[in-house]
Amino acid sequence: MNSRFILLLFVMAGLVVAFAPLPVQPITPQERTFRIDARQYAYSPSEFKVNPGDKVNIQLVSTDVVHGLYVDGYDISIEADPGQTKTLSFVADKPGSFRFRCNVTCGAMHPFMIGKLTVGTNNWLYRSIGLAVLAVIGFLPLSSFIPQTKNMD
Ligand SMILES: [Cu+2]
Repeated sequence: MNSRFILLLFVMAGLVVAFAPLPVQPITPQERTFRIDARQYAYSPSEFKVNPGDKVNIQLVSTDVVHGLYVDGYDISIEADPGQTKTLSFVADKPGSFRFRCNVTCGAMHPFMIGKLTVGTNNWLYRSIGLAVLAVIGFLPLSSFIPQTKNMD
């Protein structure tokens, strides 16, 4: 076997790891309820993750002034008055990462009041681990094909 052939094999294996569809795990949609405290100028927690198909209830609690929560991509929002809890319910039917932001002007730093909703499993994590393992395995035999520069004098 020549080194080009082996290189080609590893490139092809890499492409398979990167792009082959993963076996679909049967994920049973669940109902998930999150309580998010909103204050100037942050959400707590500011990141949460659900599985596709989950029914999501976000309980927004404003602890100081009127705050809102608008989810990019889903185009839905709620507003909560101080001391009040408002619940936003939706089905997370779009996978991906979505910003959510305050949609009520609540003060000077209002544009920085953002958070992140992740819908889906982290496939890229597993794929990148696979690629890293492959890169290490591939490097070992290939390095023996790299012509050694020998001092001939
Ligand atoms: Cu705001």
